[in-house]
Amino acid sequence: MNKPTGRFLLLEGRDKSGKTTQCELLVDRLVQEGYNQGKVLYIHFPIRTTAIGQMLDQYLKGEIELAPQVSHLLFSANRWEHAKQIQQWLDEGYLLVMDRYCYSGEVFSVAALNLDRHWCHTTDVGLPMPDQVFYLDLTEEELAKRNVYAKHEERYEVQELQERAHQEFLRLAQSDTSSCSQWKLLDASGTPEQVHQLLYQEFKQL
Ligand code: Z5A
Ligand code: MG
Repeated sequence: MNKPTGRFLLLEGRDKSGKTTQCELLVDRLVQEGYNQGKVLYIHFPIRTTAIGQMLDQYLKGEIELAPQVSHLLFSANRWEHAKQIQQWLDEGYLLVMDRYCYSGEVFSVAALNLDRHWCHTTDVGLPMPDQVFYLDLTEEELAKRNVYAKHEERYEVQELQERAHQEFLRLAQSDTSSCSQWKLLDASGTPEQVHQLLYQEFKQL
């Protein structure tokens, strides 16, 4: 008997572009529809519950400082500590809907910490990789209309940095040859329901 193979979808995008909202809308709808016998999982990196995740949480909240290389390695280690479980879910036939992953790792370490892109990339080589990446494409002006920045809750929630990260993501979307992942830019400027319809249609076409 053939081993079942799951699918791995990833949503990436600048801060507050609606990734979590869209992942949750998609997962809820698919589960309601009984898609894949309900074998659909939502996963959000960084996973802040492990010892490494707790350090990342403190780092993002500005409670501790880390050398740039250390913070990059910890984000990567946070993925590696879950890699076996992710692969197991894929082998069991789950659809994984992921909210940030290695591309956030590379982009933020380059855009925020000025680390070498190639070095950042190599720490994630060998992880289970997504089949499809959806990038929620949203300009700074469109995001500003939502007024979701005002709080500055975490370290990277700074407009200038987010714009650099956005440009890095677009560069990656056009030049990702590192894996079998396909990238698709999704217009994320509509209402949550409008963006959901776009994502759902794209998903159905896969
Ligand atoms: N980071 C890193 O450096 N290296 C790594 O390897 C990884 C991450 C994995 C925390 O990530 C930080 O970690 C992140 C990158 C870094 N810092 N930055 N940037 P996180 O995923 O935990 O961050 P978060 O606090 O959850 O923010 P977010 O994920 O960026 O937000 P979002 O998920 O894209 O947006 P949302 O929560 O769905 O929506 C934000 C708000 O907008 C909310 O009030 C919604 O109701 C509203 N919203 C959503 N959609 C819409 C639409 N369509 N219209 C109007 N309003 C909307
Ligand atoms: Mg989120």
